[in-house]
Formats: sequence, C-alpha cells, structure tokens
Amino acid sequence: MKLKLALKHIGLPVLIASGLLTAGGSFAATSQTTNQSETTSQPETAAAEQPAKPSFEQYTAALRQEAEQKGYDKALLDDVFSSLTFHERVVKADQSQPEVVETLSTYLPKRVSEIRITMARGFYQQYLPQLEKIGEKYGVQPRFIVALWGLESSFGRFMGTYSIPSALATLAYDGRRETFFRQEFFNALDILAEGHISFADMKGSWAGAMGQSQFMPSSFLAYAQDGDGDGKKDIWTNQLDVFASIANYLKNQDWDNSITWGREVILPEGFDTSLAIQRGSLARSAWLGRWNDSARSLAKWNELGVRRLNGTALPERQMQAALILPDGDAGRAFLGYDNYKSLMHWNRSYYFVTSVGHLADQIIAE
Ligand SMILES: [Ca+2]
Repeated sequence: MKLKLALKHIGLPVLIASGLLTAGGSFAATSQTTNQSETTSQPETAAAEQPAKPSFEQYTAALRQEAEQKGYDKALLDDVFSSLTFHERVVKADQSQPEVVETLSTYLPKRVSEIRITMARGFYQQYLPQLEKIGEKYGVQPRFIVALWGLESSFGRFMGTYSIPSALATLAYDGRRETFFRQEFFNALDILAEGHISFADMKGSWAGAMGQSQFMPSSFLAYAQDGDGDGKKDIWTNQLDVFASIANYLKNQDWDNSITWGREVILPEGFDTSLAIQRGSLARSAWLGRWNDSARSLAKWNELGVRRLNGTALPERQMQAALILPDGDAGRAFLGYDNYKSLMHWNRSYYFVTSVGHLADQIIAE
C-alpha cells in the first residue's frame, strides 16, 4: 500500500494527522487475508452492467451476517450494529489527503515544537520510574516511548473522537481499501470481545487508529500489552498499558537499546549522493533492499568525509548506517542506524521518523 512520503496532513488537526500517519504505517505491516467482498450480489440478468452499490445499511447487514457466522456474541453484535453510523467526513478525509509541499525544515518545527519538547521533558520526568521499568523489560530507551506517545496523540490529549467500528465500517463501505478495512473491523470486534475496552469508549481517528499510541486494531492485536497487570490492554486511559504497548511494538521490530536512532550529518563538497537510499515509494521489502545497498560502517562513512553536525569525525563504533536524504540531494542528510528501520515499520515516513528521533534527542538534551 502506497504511503505518500510528502506529508500531506499539515494544517489538519493533530489528531487527524497522527491517525493518518499511524494508519499509513500500519498498511505496510498488515497482511490481509480476508476475502474480497461478497456483499454486492450481482443480478444474473444484467451481465454487462455494473451492480448497484448497496446502501450502507445493506452493507452493514451483510457485515453483521458475516460476524454472526464467525460466532461473535450476540449481545456484542447488537451493541455494535445498533449504532453503526456512516461518516461522510471519514470518506472525505480519506479522499483528500492533500500533498503539501513541505520540507523537513518546515515540518520539524511544527511536529517537534518548543511546547511539545517542554511537555515531553515534563512527562519523561513525571513517569521516569515506570518508564525505566518498562524500558528495561522491553529493551527500549524511555525517551523513544515518550517521543512516540507525544507525536501520536500529543501525550494522550488527542486520540480522535470517532467510534472505531463506525469509522472502519465507513471506510470498508467506501470500497477503495475494502479488504483492509473490513479485516480491521473484525479485528476491532475481536478487541471488544476480549473486553479490553467498552464499545462506547472505543474511540480513535477517522482512519481507525486507536488510543494514545494510535494503533490500528491489527497492531493492537499484535503488540498491545497489559502494562499494569489488571488483565486489560487499555491503550486509551492506562498509562502503563500505553507505554508497554509502544515499547513492545519496537521490541518486536528488533529495537536495540544499546544504540540510538541515527544522527544528522554533513556531507563533504561533491559527495556522491547515489550512496544514499534511493527515493521512491516502495513495499517494505524493496525499501529494505535499498537500505542494505546504502548501509556501510561508520568508519567507511568517516573515510568518505561524512561528519557530525559540529564538523568532527563520526563516533568510532563498529556499526552499520545507511545514508538518508529526506528532501533529496540539496536537503539535510542523516545517517540511520538499525533502530531507524524499526521506526520506519511504525510509520514509513522519513519525516515522521526524523521527528521521533529529534524529539527523543531533545528530551535528554542538556
Ligand atoms: Ca492494563
């Protein structure tokens, strides 16, 4: 699924932007196994004609029938399907996603504002004992947990106000990515059936991203954790569950807490920029191939004249790094370490990953 790298939601409210980001990231991570829709019953007579699109009510009636066949509890289905609503605004938001001409230097100050940095430092201090415990358990530095929390939901302040089942049913009905959103609808039913959250409280972005970590239902099922041990994975209101879930996501993407995410660098005059990861929207496997093409040891990058921002030599550490030019040859340059790949699994956007790294660095900056 194509994730547009040029950030398209600048100017939209933060909650929409973060939902969109998470939704985009999750597409790459989700394998889709559901059948194509069988709800548009084709009249036998008009073979050449397009079948009329069913109404939303007809569509959800078929969805309910499928849910019943899958064996969900009747009371749960009554609860969900009695209040399933079509959201015109969800479809509009999904269709617009404007490409905004944005560079890292205009994007970063908006996403990692002074206010956000101040808040991140405050929450980092406030929750440090809990964060350190969770960080140790999952092998993730706490500052990255706080950075993702801050960028996804502004520290839990903006999680989205849409009923998740309604948003997902609307997007499935809309049809352009029906298989994906239909599966996410059933994933949401699974989460409700497990009792982690009530139907009334299952809120999130128009794109289906839920709670303080803005997980799609598939990400919730794969990564959410019960951080406080009360038996529920509550990424909406329970801070320990939120932190553990974010950390567990990274752990499952091979996070290494002995290294950081990467660093901004200076390239020498006349540098061969073909050594950088080549740009373009790709499936994750193809993108990882391009990463491997660019990856070299820090010693090699040093030899090629790459320097820290302050002009000094790169750290003398035996590790691999790939060169990233988010805005092309004329823009800012970064060396990404292996953790960079984990963050690109969360959301495959160089801008997003750079903002996570930058905020995480700012949290512990002197
Ligand atoms: Ca819990």
